[in-house]
Amino acid sequence: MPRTVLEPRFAVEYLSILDSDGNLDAALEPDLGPDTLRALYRAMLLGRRLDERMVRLQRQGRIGTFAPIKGQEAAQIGSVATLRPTDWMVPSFRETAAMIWRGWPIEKLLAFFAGHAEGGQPAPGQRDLPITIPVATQLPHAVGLAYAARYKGDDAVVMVYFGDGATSEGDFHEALNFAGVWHVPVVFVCQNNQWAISVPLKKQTHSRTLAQKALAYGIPGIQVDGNDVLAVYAASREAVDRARGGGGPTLIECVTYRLSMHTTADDPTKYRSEEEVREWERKDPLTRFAAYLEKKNLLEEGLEAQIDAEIAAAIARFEALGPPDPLTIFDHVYAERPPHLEAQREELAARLRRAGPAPPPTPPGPALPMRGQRTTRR
Ligand SMILES: Cc1ncc(C[n+]2csc(CCOP(=O)(O)OP(=O)(O)O)c2C)c(N)n1
Repeated sequence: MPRTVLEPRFAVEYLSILDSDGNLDAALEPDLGPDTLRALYRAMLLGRRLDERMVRLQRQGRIGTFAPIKGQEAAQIGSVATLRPTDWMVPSFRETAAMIWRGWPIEKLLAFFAGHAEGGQPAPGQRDLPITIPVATQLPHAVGLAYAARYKGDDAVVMVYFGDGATSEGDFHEALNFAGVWHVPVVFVCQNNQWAISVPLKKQTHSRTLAQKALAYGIPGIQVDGNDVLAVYAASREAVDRARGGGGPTLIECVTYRLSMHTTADDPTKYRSEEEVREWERKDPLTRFAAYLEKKNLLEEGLEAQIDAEIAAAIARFEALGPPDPLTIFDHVYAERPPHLEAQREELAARLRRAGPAPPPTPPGPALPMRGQRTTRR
């Protein structure tokens, strides 16, 4: 018997609408009104300015470790903006901009990164999951949510975020497999930012794209220019509408770049070159979108100052909370605390009693950029 071709149809598309030189493919331009375009840009700029401010807050000891989003604003805002409030958003640990779009108050996120457990709790009725640190574990949760939504006759769509490194985890493959088999309304948004801490994409996979991994599970996969908010929006709109209409899951690979450090505990100059970073800075998602809006006369004057004031007011509200209680570190993991943790908790409580009340925080000095950190001025 001759060999026969069973599947000649596999194709992975790449979508770009507004490229880094400002070229626009008008035939693919999504039909977005001025208010939506302005809202997208505002959210991206807020994401950028807050991110830079948070790095300084961390350097000053006012918040703890966090994962900066700089460079990934279009990937997050272009996708999350296609959801309804009644849809579900499932973040990993690098989705500050997407979370703010979903209504998380800035001071609440700051509280989370300062150690207040309440900072990580979605508001009652808010259809978001909390930040997930264990890589890729949120993917099966998202599929479960989508399965439950469909079971209940709810038309909600679930959007779940993860990085390129997460695609090497078993959870990623299990989630895509279940999503395909159950045909549930979930949109997988992979922010391929080229690095998983110090592991480059070429050591993560031998596949030409991450999008093509969807094909093995019988679901569509598309690669988009993740620094092009219009392309991310268009691909996400299509995937969300398909999911809501009963057409099943989609994997969207947003090709982007982490311009800053992995977390504030990382020094990227140890493992990647200045030239590489500079090359991606030329593809900055905000620069090209600002130029696009300028041509349409939609760029608001004074927006940056307005955003900075909003951030400053949120920081003041956050700092009014005071320091978190260190003993809360023992809460929430176990319903009944095991004896060894009970003993550790008692020991810490005794030490805190001996140490007396915490001294007032020292006033922050001038914020100097650290190695691996760049600040944006526009
Ligand atoms: C299961 C698990 N293994 C290892 C880690 C440590 N870790 C935190 S982030 C990270 C890299 C994740 O890379 P990627 O999925 O590309 O996302 P990115 O950080 O680039 O957004 C690793 C290995 C973890 N948090 N969870």
